[in-house]
Amino acid sequence: MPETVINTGITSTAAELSFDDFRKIVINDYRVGFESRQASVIGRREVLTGKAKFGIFGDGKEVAQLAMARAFRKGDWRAGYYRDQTFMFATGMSNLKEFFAQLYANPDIEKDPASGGRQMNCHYATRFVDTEGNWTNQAETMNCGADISTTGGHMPRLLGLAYASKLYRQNKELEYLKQFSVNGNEVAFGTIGNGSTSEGLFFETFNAAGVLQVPMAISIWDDAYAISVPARLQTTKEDISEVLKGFQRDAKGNGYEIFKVRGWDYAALCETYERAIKICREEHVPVLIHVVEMTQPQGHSTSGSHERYKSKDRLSWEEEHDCLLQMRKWMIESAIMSAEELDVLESEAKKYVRNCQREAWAELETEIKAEMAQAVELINGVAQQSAKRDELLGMLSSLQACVDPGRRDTIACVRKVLRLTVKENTEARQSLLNWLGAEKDKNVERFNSRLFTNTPKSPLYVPVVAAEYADDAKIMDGREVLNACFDANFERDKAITAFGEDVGAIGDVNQGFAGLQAKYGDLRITDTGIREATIIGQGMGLAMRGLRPIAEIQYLDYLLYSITVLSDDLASLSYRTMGGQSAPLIVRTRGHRLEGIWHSGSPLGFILNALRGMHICVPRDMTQAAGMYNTLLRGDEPALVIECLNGYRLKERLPANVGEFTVPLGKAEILKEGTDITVVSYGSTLRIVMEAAEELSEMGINMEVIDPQTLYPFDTDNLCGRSLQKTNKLLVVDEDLPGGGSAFILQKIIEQQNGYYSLDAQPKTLCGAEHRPPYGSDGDYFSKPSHDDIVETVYKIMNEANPGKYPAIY
Ligand SMILES: Cc1ncc(C[n+]2csc(CCOP(=O)(O)OP(=O)(O)O)c2C)c(N)n1
Ligand SMILES: [Mg+2]
Repeated sequence: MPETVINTGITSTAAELSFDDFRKIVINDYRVGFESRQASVIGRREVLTGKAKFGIFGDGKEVAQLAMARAFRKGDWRAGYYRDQTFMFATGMSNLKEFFAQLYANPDIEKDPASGGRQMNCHYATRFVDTEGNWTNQAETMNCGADISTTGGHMPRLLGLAYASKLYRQNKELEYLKQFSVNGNEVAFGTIGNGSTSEGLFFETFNAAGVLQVPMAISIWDDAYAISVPARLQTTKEDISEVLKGFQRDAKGNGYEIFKVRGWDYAALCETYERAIKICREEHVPVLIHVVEMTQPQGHSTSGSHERYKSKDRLSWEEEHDCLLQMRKWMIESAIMSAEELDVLESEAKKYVRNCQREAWAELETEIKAEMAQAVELINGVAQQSAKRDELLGMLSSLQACVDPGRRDTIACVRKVLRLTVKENTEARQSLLNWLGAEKDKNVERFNSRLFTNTPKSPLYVPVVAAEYADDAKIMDGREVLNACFDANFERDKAITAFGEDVGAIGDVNQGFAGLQAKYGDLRITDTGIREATIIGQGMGLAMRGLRPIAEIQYLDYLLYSITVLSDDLASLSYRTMGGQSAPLIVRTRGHRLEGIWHSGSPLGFILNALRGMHICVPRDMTQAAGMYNTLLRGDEPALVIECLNGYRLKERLPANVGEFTVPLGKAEILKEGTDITVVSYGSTLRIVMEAAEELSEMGINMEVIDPQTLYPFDTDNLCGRSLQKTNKLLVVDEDLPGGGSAFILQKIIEQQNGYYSLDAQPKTLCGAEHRPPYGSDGDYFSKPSHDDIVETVYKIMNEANPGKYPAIY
């Protein structure tokens, strides 16, 4: 079998090639395409025979991807979806063995470097961070952001990957970051299915890239269907590039270059990609390549058959227009290869793919069977010393009879054996217990690890530097403290950039960035359109390419408009690549109480649930916020910082080291020591809690007040749990709905920190009302925890504990 030639990233125009060179390229392309098709065919079979759970493949999309790969160079990026295996093989960013390893969910990161078996098949990623937190030289590699299954969800990230090239080209201060860019020459290639262009994220991204003029090349793989739903029900005029024509650049202004080409016409595809990518790369103009007349030889996925919803005519049209069939025909007509030669190539390719598949399966199976053999021996030992010998031996033979066993089969059997022999304290049982313990650690690493990259550069390990104050420290508005912090950081690190709605010219709606655009330029402090999802995507792409973005969401309530990107893409990035990719994006926003339904939000419950994989910081004032930014900007993991909307004009002292001091993540702080009750609160409610503490103290109640400062991680030193050992009573106060952020805090304290064992009274939460907060001061009073509410709730807990000393108020 001749070696497959991998795209080296050097393109040459057809005109410069001899016929022989040209012929070689075409033959190699066809081989890669054909192997890819075989992978799809065998992959589907593996699912249908039960070796893999689910399969989705790139059959019918091969030829366009060969052409796209020809235009793809070192330094470039891909953000695509599950149809792109051919492109990945053609560029060498993946291979057939890895393809099958992922299909079989092999959790060995060496075998499936994209996801360590965590993602469905055909979800690609290249690894650019190692366990020490060192980044590869991305300018020297071909790069692929980790795919997600949600169709269209990757579009905002694509924008950011392209936007990084713009910053690298236009901001000369970034020239020192050579490992990420060569003068911004890198193109960000996106792929998306025709149906998924109906998603809002597609349109938001499309418009933003036109405005920003970034080197983004979107390919739409148009097979006229989205599972069963035809183009007629998806797209106006059934033709997305026709609809998008208004984005074409012209005398009236900047925009796109738009191309349309058939998915089975190899020569036209190669020519189109060469032209389109040249414009995109050299001029930094976004391009759209609408690839039509694509097919699905095997239907959408292994979940169903397309014969159910496609007409006979359509199915026979698809058969005839199969891109590989058409390419084969063209190769014969162009005297590149004869039919007989192609037959030989194809039969060799089939054997080669089969071998890759078998090897990938054997690699996983060998490991699993070796583990099973160890367990079998140990269980056998337990059985020999057990009163339940026969039952255990019966279980053993069922385990050994498993067809294609998984790790779960072995572990489940071991656990059952341990349950059955719970009263038998034998040596053999102890050995089995020890074995299970060791396997447990390995399985945690395989299946549960790297929610964060956890490298030595994690913000959790940033040295703690205390805030220092001169005797005559200036007292100023909180927003000015923040402003000074940002100023110092922008001065220190040229890779930091901030953007969002109204962030640039006016320095954000609360003036945190005031004056900084004038000082550092509009490439570093930048206004954006109203487009929260792509603001996050913009930041994510920049962060993946070595920059240090602060993406601003104007109010916490608008975070919802970006939540898909935050949750599906950013927060899961490290986990879904097993720590192979990282996007240390800092999302800045402001929330908690102010005025009205959409400017008073404090939905921490949903944030904590949706954003596991990000640090969640809830500073009580702007000084603490500044310290958190100082920490995060020196670490390498993503975070959300929620500033207090009503705190910008409150007076704070300016630390002398405002750009240097750090607030550590996960470190709670006791704001007031007390002995009677522990009150845990965060953000805007803390100030009211502290005021309530004064009145309560006059009533003879000595509260301890704890600010966890960050909700994720939460109080890693168990300050709350330890406080309960002293006070034996707990109240959690926040502005979220009942059962939201406060429930999270309760679970941490009561269960994780063992607070339950210290309680003398029922633990309580005091939260906002179960609706959005109404407008106005009365609205606030009647729907968010007030001073009166806090005083009376604490008092009531004391009353329940000691009614004699604290008689009921009502
Ligand atoms: C956000 C989201 N909605 C729905 C789905 C379920 N889904 C998976 S693939 C698919 C069809 C996509 O069609 P298209 O974009 O045309 O791509 P194709 O599969 O045809 O290449 C749908 C609806 C999903 N994965 N993500
Ligand atoms: Mg489609």
